[in-house]
Amino acid sequence: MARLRLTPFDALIVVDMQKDFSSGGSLPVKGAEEIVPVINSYVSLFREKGLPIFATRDWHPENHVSFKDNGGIWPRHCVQWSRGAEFIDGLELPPDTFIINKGDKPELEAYSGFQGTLLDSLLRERGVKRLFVCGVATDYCVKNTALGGLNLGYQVFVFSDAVRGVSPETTERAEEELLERGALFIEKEELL
Ligand code: VGL
Ligand code: ZN
Repeated sequence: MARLRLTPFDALIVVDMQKDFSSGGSLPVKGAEEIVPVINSYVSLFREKGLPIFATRDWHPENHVSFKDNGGIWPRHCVQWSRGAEFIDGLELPPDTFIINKGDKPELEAYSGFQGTLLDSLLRERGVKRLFVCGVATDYCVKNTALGGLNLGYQVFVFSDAVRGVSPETTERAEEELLERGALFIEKEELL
């Protein structure tokens, strides 16, 4: 078992914990509600230490290219300002959480929280070196946000007890790819 302690160079990235990705939403990810309390406990931990917390949101316009109606592969989801785009009930984000909207250009898919956003510059400004990633979906936005972080030179940890994927096969492949690229998977007990 690994043991690690949070340092002043760490940030928490909560990926797409939105109603449309929970049960009853238009693109439900199994177990998304289940990880809400786990994510809340990570949020408290980072908050206690005064470390920055970022929450990404899938934030699509009505005419987004990823929707089936517009030639994409997904049902309509996370439309800007709609109820489905809201954070899942019970998710406790402090008022100073940085909200990162992505996928807000009609013609561009954005599975990564770094794509077309200020995330990298906000992290850099704060001297962040290590990212701790949780949320949904392991096989899409968690994966691409983590890979984006690795490409930009961050050390990336994925909280394995606080992520969920769309399908078991793609989730397993995503985990494999993340491991190959140097991400580490850790859980609550390993954080001192
Ligand atoms: C996501 C599918 C479509 C995600 C976003 O947050 O993983 N998946 N849009
Ligand atoms: Zn989307």
